[in-house]
Amino acid sequence: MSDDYEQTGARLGEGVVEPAEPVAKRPSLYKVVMLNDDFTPREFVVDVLQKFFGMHREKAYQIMMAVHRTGSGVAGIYVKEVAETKSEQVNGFAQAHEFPLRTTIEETDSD
Ligand code: TYC
Repeated sequence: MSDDYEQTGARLGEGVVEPAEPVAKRPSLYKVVMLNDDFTPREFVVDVLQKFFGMHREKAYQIMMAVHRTGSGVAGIYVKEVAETKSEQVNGFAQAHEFPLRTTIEETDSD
């Protein structure tokens, strides 16, 4: 209710049409989605999750195995520009090592 994003400066019955101050909108969030493939070594994927997404080894291994089993999984959730950068960095890093590992970004459902 009274968080920084929702305040408009308007009070009930004042007839204020425009907010007194510019109102910050909650930024859209984007998932960095990691895709499975048949060639990238498991250990490389675990390293990527640690290096680019700040995961501990155990968590990185869990996520890697979930992607391996199901075909895709969420590596992290960020504002759009950060998600884009992470995705590009991972894809470039994998390419530089000649592995087909890919990530994409996808807007979250939350408002
Ligand atoms: N499927 C790969 C293998 O068996 C491992 C892997 C996991 C690859 C997750 C990509 O996003 C990935 N070596």
